Amino acid sequence: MSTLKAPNGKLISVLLLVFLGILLIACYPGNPQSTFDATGPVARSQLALFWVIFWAAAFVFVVVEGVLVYAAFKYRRKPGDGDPHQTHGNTKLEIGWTILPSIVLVFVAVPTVITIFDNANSPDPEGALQVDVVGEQWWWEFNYPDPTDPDNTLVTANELHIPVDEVVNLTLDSNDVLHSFWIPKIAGKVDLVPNNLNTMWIMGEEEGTFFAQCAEFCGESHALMRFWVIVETREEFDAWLASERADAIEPTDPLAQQGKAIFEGPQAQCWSCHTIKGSVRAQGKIGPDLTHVGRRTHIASGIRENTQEKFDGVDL
Ligand SMILES: [Cu+2]
Repeated sequence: MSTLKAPNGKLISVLLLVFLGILLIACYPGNPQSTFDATGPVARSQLALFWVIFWAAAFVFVVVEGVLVYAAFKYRRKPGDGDPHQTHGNTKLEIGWTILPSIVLVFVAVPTVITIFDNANSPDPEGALQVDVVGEQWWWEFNYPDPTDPDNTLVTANELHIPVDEVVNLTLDSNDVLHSFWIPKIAGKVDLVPNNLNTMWIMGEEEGTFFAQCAEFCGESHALMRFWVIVETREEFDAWLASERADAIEPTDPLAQQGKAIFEGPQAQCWSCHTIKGSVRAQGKIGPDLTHVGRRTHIASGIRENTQEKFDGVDL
């Protein structure tokens, strides 16, 4: 006969502490999904707001728990105590606990409303670079309209290039279900809602490659719906834009030629879903535009690194 043992309190405490430690690792600023090292004004304003709310909540916690613990000890029942003095109502106390939370709420509400409006209204609504984002199950389409030619919009996918220290205005739309646009270190989060165009603005202040992720559960591959943001100098950005607008290079390498034949062939039928600019056959619109896909830092909606070694010597 086995007997049930009482749970070991110490063991549970240690396990809880370990679990808390693991949870706190997520706050480490170097983590790609941590928002604690903001590198743009939008993410920084959101981080500042987080700290205001955090300290307001910490203040409330300490005051409430302090009063609770003090009262529990000071007025605890002692041997020989009879029934406590019976009382009803305390006007001063009731006014106090109405006014004090109101002050805390105003303290939180004012910076919250200011941040909401600052993030919603672009500092440069007309002149800045415009990118139209479309969420799809489960990838991202980025459209760069040409202000001088409405027919010359660049359509690309899963890699958002932006010039450093410049305002970028985004429109956010969805072709299927709800998604959410989130670049943890630069800006977020704004939902992409079918039939309801949302807008936001972003700015990257540090050159580099930044992780981004859909932040609204959108189906079974939601966790894989990632993209990368490349913040680069204006010159690099202009060069990228010009080269992306160009048709795909006709492959000369035998391996790349073989790949092209498979892509446009009757068996794989990649062409029926994907567009390759310059290809007569590959003009599919269901999947991401794959023109110049070999140049992207990541493939498969940002989930796999595009290792350059594999493409050495191949004209992309
Ligand atoms: Cu999603």
